[in-house]
Amino acid sequence: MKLWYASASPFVRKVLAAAHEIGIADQLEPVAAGTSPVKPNMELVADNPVGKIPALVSRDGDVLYDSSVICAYLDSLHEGQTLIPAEGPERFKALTLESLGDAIMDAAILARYEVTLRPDDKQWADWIDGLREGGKVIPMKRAAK
Ligand SMILES: N[C@@H](CCC(=O)N[C@@H](CS)C(=O)NCC(=O)O)C(=O)O
Repeated sequence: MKLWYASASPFVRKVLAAAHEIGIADQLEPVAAGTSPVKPNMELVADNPVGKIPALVSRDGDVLYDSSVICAYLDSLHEGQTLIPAEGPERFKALTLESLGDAIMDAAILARYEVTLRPDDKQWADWIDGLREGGKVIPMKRAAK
């Protein structure tokens, strides 16, 4: 199964962690896709109109996105205990935990784009600080851009 990926993407890492936990990482064929909101990868867009990674071409040839859908699909490919419980309160606890992780990664990515992609004179310090505060994202050194 083709996995559009980038090694620095936390959402790709989430999918790979799930694949390793499930034991099917060897069935994934990673295809590197550099992309950003200001420089979309048009080969990726041909598969995933959202233009984001990860995107997965399933065993049936369908293109799946985003990371939660891909993880749910991978979770459906194996026997035994699923990563996300099938029902009951535990299911919704697990899904909420996944949403928390996604929100942290979304904030981290937005902060990263702000300091690496946006020209210095157009950056908004309050926006960057807001993304980093409130436990939303581990503080990153602005100097690290
Ligand atoms: N909600 C998406 C988020 C994926 C995402 O933000 N991916 C980033 C890289 S980590 C991306 O492709 N950014 C390119 C863009 O926003 O154009 C998911 O869960 O897969």
